[in-house]
Amino acid sequence: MKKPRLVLISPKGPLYRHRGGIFGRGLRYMPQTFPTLAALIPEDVPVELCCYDEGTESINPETLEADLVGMTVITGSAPRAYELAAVFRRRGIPVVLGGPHITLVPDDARPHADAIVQGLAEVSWPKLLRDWQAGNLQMDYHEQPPHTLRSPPPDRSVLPRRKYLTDAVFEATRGCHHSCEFCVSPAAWGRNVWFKPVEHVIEDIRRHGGKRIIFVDLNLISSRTYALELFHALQPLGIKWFGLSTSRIAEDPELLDACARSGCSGLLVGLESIDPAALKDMNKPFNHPEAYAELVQALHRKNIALQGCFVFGNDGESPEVFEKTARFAVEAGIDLPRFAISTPFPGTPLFQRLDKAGRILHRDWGKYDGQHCVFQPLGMTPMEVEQGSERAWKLAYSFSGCARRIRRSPVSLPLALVTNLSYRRYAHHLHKFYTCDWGLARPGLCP
Ligand code: B12
Ligand code: SF4
Repeated sequence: MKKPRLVLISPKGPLYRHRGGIFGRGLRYMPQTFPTLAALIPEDVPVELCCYDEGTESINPETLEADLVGMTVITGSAPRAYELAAVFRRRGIPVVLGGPHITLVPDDARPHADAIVQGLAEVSWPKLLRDWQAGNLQMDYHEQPPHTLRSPPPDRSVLPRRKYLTDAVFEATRGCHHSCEFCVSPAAWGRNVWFKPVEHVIEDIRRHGGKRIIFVDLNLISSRTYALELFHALQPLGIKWFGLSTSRIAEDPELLDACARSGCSGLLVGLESIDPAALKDMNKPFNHPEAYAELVQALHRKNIALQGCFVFGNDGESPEVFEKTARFAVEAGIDLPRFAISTPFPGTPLFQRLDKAGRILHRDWGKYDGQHCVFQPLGMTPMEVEQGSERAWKLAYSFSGCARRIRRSPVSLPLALVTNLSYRRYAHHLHKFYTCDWGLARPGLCP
């Protein structure tokens, strides 16, 4: 008998989409959402599974065959998810929505779905699939899994490897115990952290066989004890890895040493601002701008490159902040500086504060992508913030800025070249996304 067809879709957003998007293949690694959901499908629910990432390929919802559609939704892709959902539901195909945006604002999503999954899906997803098979799909699924995630290893074969820079993408933890005002993680999942048993993570990496891997964990050092255990277990594998941490790693020589010995080659750290007052406002008091240059040196001494992320549009900033921050990033030797515009994702304390003050300009979620200014800044216009952010990108990724970084970078020359040139391309394409009103119903118009 023919198995029912389960289709999973990651909808496109203005910046992240096949054709015309800004994330070239050089910046795309395989997200773990579908490999994780695929591995969670219970054996007693036989399905033919098809996964589509609209960031890498185009789909036609009018003709796509499906018996059940599931979509993963981040805020920037919510309008497209709702648009697709309307087409599938008109065709009589039930739609399930899950992911960060659905967890942050479930009321926003319910009218567009037959079922929504809030939070982690390790328990809810198998339950939902069994309900669906029994013809008893519910509207709300919200069961939280235990803090030790003993789920089966992700099935990376469900997405086409060739469409990504790499599929050597892993996850050891989920969540973060800090509470930065703007961050989606504490708002969506609470200040909870889930851990995969270290031996499961190691087994997954061994089985994959990749020697250069990426961890997507939001803060790998959320638990020092777990991080030390993981780093010690990674060491014998002889791999190189890239991941995310906070600046606090530099304050802990034992942890930093274990991290370096485990093969860490690069860390993405949210530096956010060079202004201590802005950091205090965003509840990130453990970042110390006066110590950022020392952070770079401490990491470089261990052959670890730093991808340092800054946000603009914070209260108290003036138009000089853009050049000042970009110059600071180049002079401090940050290997890959990144700039975003502070984004009040719905459901976060930042959104609530700005909304209360009447400073949210619109709820056009498609523009909640970290590169559009969707709120009224203090002392600048939204356009000044967007243009200033673009200037910061261009300044940091000028040829001289790139050359200076590449000379000092602890990573290999080809890698430093590829990453710098990919971000240079990003910097020089950003303007297209500001001048264009990205029309969902008007594909092909922009840019
Ligand atoms: C890979 C990734 C990307 C990829 C692709 C994302 C995508 N889906 O489009 C790229 C590089 C394109 C990207 C871009 C951005 N991203 Co991003 N990204 C990630 C990252 C690092 C990993 C995702 C992942 O693999 N997670 C592991 C899987 C297993 O977890 P999960 O996706 O949450 O899925 C679980 C549950 O949520 C649930 N679930 C999720 N979807 C579904 C769907 C169904 C049907 C069901 C049943 C369950 C379910 O089940 C899973 C198992 O429990 C996450 C952080 C993270 N660690 O999660 C951020 C994250 C998703 N990104 C985020 C942000 C802010 C951005 C950017 C704005 C950053 C920027 N300034 O450029 C852009 C936006 C681009 C756009 N579309 O406009 C935020 C989400 C914000 C929000 N409100 O939606 C996150 C959470 C990081 C953070 N804390 O800020 N990102
Ligand atoms: S440290 Fe990072 S992941 Fe943790 S709450 Fe702050 S911004 Fe979010």
